[in-house]
Amino acid sequence: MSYKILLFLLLAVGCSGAQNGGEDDIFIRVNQAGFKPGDIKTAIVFTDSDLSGTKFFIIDKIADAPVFTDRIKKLNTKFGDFKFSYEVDFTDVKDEGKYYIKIKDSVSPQFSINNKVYDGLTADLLKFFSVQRCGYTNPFMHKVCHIADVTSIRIGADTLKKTHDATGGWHDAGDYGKFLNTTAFSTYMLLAAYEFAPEKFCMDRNNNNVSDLLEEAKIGLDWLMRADYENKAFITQVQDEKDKTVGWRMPSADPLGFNRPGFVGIGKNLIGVYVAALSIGSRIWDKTLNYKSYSDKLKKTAIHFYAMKDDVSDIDSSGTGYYRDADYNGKLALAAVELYQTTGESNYLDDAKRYAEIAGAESWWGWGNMAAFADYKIARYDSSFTDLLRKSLEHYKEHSEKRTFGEGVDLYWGSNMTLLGVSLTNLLYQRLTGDNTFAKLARIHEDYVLGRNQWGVSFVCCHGERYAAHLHHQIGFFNNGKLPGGFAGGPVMKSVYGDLKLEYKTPDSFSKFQTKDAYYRDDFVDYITNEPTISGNATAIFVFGNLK
Ligand SMILES: [Ca+2]
Ligand SMILES: [Zn+2]
Repeated sequence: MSYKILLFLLLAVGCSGAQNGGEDDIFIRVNQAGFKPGDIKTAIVFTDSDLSGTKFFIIDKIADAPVFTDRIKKLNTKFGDFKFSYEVDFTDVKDEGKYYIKIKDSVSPQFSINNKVYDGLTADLLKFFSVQRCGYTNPFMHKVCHIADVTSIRIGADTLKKTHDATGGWHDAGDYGKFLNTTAFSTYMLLAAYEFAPEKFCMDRNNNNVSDLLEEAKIGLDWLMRADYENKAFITQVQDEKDKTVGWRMPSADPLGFNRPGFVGIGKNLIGVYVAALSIGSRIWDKTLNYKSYSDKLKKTAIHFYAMKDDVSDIDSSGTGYYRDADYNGKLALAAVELYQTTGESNYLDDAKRYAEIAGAESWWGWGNMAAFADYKIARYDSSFTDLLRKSLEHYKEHSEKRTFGEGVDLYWGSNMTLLGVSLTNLLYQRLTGDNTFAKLARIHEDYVLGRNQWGVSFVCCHGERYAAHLHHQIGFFNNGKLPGGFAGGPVMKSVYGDLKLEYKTPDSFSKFQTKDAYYRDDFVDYITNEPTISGNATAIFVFGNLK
């Protein structure tokens, strides 16, 4: 009797066992989107029963037969009140197919192994941006909206009864506000993804011979140009808190559609990210798209605003309190190195190094923390800046090793973006050094957002067997929660909620997996953990697009 047949007989009873834990309540958490054949492949198991020495099986879903077995490995970390945590490693399974993991009578959700596993995921993450489109931008899943942005101007305490053309761009997240900080961040990340690996981002679903990624980025660039307020400041925010008081509605039916103030402000932080986006845009529209006049306009505006940096406040404080940066140095470093790449003028590179040294190794990624990208760019001219990336990765690794699910950072608002920042940093570091030291660290962060987490949820709709299906999103709400490519904000420490008491519409199906360190709800009302954002999607596009 062959080994394989023996395995099959041993497994013949209970092959269709209960999902997410059988009689022994063994919970298996795995990336549900799947792996490429050469990837490091692991899953996490937690339970109250001692499984020492127990074997796990990788089952081919179609043949309903085991293809691989090994013993589970005990972890030294504990998760919540569960007594035991284990890891299973099935890196050696390389044949393309659909699989699930089986331990005793418990089975994991299914996952794929194939070379195209991230193609559809990346395309959907990008599709989300076309849902976010505002104004006359050919939006997806809704009609043209907010055609009069902005209908008044707010400067400090004053309201001016005048309009300014800030139409277009993207709604920032689940509601209908628009922000300069995150629009510039997201535009930058889309363009940086293209520049980093153009061959991976040439997707052209609308068959017009232009990368869909660049078409989407131009929606951002166009809006950023319109957010230039009289060459001296920016429209930093469109719409205020009343946006969140009128309930669920499609954007074209927004009762506040003709009552959308624009806040005016400027700061070193905003100049940094704004100039970075325009500067990289000017190179791509010149060299790749041969649109010289547009490129020149972007470059001229970028140079103009960068020159204002010493005459403005450090951190812009206009608007109603969202997306306020803690520091500006990483962003100015990025602006300066981008201007150096665009113009070749060495004073910009000197500035970039100075700002990046002050910013240091941030060990954080998000709309407020872009220093890692500045370090990567500067390191191409001065390799000593590679050290800052390695320092951040070492910091993430140390944090990760103390956690069952391997999170490299504590979980704050926007955690999924920050977690993917670990992978992003590793991509940049690998490109510079060829060093694979942090490959598994990066891998488990990608796995985390796709299901290798305590809830067993893929945070990208609608990828995986169990995914974020009730995102806090106005348009998703009218589509039964389905928002293709919507990427949930991510779990947070319970303390992040503070005194906020959300009135959930559904009971907590995850109650036994919630901890004070990590809390997540798949419920429409949860705008803390279940709201998708353009910044989160832009980061995810960079990471998963590069894994293609
Ligand atoms: Ca196209
Ligand atoms: Zn709109």
